[in-house]
Amino acid sequence: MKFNTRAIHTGQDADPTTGATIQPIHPSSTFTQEEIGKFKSYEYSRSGNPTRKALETCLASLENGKYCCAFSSGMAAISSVLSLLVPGDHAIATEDLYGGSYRIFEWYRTHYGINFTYVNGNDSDNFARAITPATKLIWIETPSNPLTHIVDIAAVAKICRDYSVFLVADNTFASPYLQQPLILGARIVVHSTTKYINGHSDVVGGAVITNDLEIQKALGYYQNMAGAVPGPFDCWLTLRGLKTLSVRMKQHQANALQIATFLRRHPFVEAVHYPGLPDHPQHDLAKKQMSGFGGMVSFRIRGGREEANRFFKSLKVFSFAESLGAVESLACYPAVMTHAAIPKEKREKRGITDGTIRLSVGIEDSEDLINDLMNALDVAQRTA
Ligand code: P1T
Repeated sequence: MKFNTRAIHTGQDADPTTGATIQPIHPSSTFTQEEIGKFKSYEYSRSGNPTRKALETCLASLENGKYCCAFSSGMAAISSVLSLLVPGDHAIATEDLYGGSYRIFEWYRTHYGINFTYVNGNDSDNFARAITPATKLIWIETPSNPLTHIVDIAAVAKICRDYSVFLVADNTFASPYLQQPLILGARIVVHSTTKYINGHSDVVGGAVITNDLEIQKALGYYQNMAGAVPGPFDCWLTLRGLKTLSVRMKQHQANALQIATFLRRHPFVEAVHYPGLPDHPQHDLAKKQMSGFGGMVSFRIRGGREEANRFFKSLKVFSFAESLGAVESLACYPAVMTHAAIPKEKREKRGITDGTIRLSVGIEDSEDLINDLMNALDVAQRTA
């Protein structure tokens, strides 16, 4: 079956007892057993729950994976992957990445002796050059948060195979509709399902998908042991959101391209980062490995914190808020919000300055979004 059919049906057969067409929510924390060691599929909802199973089955299918573990946040999903490492291991990560990912990598460095090297992911050879005998994994975000850098997944996957290192791709920005890293050679895909997968800003969740049974066993063990599992209602909401992923993504990216094009022409905008713009440095690579360019746009204004603040305060349709990937448009200030965990000097060296603004373009009418941005930019510029 093709993508949209799987998004709506996989893992979601009619309920065998009632015929309910829509997946029931199973809030039960526990499941009655028949005798010692004999039970029907489920024992206890930390270990497994039917509504969570439906979500995991659907997500695995959409990422072209065999297995999925769902978590209570994207960060819990990331933690589960890091649990595969032991003290003394080394990992390589792209330097442009979500601030919370950087924060947890640095925590693992200081608390567990796992070293991270950050590289510019635009050149795949940078990964090969950073590999040491202790390297266990390479962590990529593509498109990256917030500057939409693109990593050549197939090229890095080849390096990983050559050095017996496993490749982890955080696919949150693209969503499985636009990019499927397992097909390109990644061993593990991570999602903050809070974002495009759920799509409605009403659930925090995460997921890890793989085709590797050994990895799945370790992740499943960790999921049950650490217990950062999503509740059945959150799984149900996420499943409902997933059904419209493709139609949402099409509208997100149509709007994003119009907004990126508008921003490029605005005199108060110094730079625009959107992989769908022909002058994005990796536009061709994005075209090759993605089936669309997504809904995330970032840009740099000709000004700093004060001007940015005036911009945010003048927005009427965009909400000034963290997070991304939902139907409503959001504007965020990475320097003090999503990327505050990265020390200022490092952050600025990586291109996230006090003039950087990130937009999660929603699915409202693009004319209203552009008018909102035009007005806020004019206010910020006029008083600069
Ligand atoms: O927020 P949470 O569901 O725990 O997901 C963490 C996470 C993981 N990976 C990426 C690429 C992310 O962007 C995030 C969370 N990001 C935001 C909250 C944000 O506004 O960028």
